[in-house]
Amino acid sequence: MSIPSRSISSAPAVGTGAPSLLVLRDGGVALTANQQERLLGLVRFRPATTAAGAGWPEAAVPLPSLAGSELTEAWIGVAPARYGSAGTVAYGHDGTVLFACCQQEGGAGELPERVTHRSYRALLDTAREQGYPYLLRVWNYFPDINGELAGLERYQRFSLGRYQALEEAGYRFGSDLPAASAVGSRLDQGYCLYLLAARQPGLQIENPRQVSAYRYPAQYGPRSPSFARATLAEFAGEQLLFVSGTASIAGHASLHQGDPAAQLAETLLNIQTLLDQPTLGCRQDLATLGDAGDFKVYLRHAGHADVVREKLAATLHPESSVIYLEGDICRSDLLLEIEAVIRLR
Ligand code: 3EB
Repeated sequence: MSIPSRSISSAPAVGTGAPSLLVLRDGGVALTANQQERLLGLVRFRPATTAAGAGWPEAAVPLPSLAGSELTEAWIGVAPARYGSAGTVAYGHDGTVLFACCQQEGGAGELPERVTHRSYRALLDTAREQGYPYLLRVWNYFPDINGELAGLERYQRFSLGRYQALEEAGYRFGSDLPAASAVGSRLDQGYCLYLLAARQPGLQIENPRQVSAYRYPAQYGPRSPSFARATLAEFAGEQLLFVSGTASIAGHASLHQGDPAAQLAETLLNIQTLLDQPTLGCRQDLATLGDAGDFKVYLRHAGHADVVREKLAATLHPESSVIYLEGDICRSDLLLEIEAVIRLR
């Protein structure tokens, strides 16, 4: 197996008890043989659909990276991985965690709630059939997220389809929801959804500064967005915190319209507040996480990259990994959103 990207920005210890995320950038080294053996799946951030890889699943996220080069994430498991596919879903799993992705056309004339429902059903069926019913983390990318269709925003239609699929499958909204991100693409490449699921349940975490998304009032859509603010997963004594896409929202209201620096500050306060939750037992803050933190910043306007980079550098530890992608945040008044994967110590 060979992986075309070559450098590793944050290499975890080999033989760690938890799955790990490697960010691969152009111009470095390949995965080690040991890492390749445990490769669950790849996520490629580039504005072109990927041909099916050599066995392992590959999610092609239709958002450009602001680095100007192709970025790839590799999810590495804890034991040798096995691969399979079922219809539109491709997956890799290692006995502890499952990576699965689903690409759908989003066919002409089909409503977003239908495409979303179909994608979730396919992903949930696969996860359950393979023995990984517990959702830890879901990433959702689809075109024209702020556009309106027959009187309802596409994001709200997406939320409808997701809600229905999760409810039908029996997930409980206060305890079983995954962390998530939902970001709009400007490329007409259909729906790209991927997830991590486990054999053991994670812990759903909510944020005291924010109304839980699954309890948002009806002004944000006929069905609330079904996601947790974070999930905490434990693997052989090691803990991974999956922080959902987090934005400048307090209570349920968007704050600081038109001001990227203020939205960033509010967003970071939201993430720090999550980290401070006593249930996490986390003694870290954003400034001290170091290489235990992998961050992903979604920017609506590439032109905001400089101000965001500068302010983020003043808050995060220099060894934390940060990647920047250009995409539309699900509320039109939001300019940015930040997600993270954090190894808790
Ligand atoms: C928010 O907090 C901002 O619908 O899956 C962030 C992360 C947001 C995930 C989703 C939406 C989602 O409501 C938007």
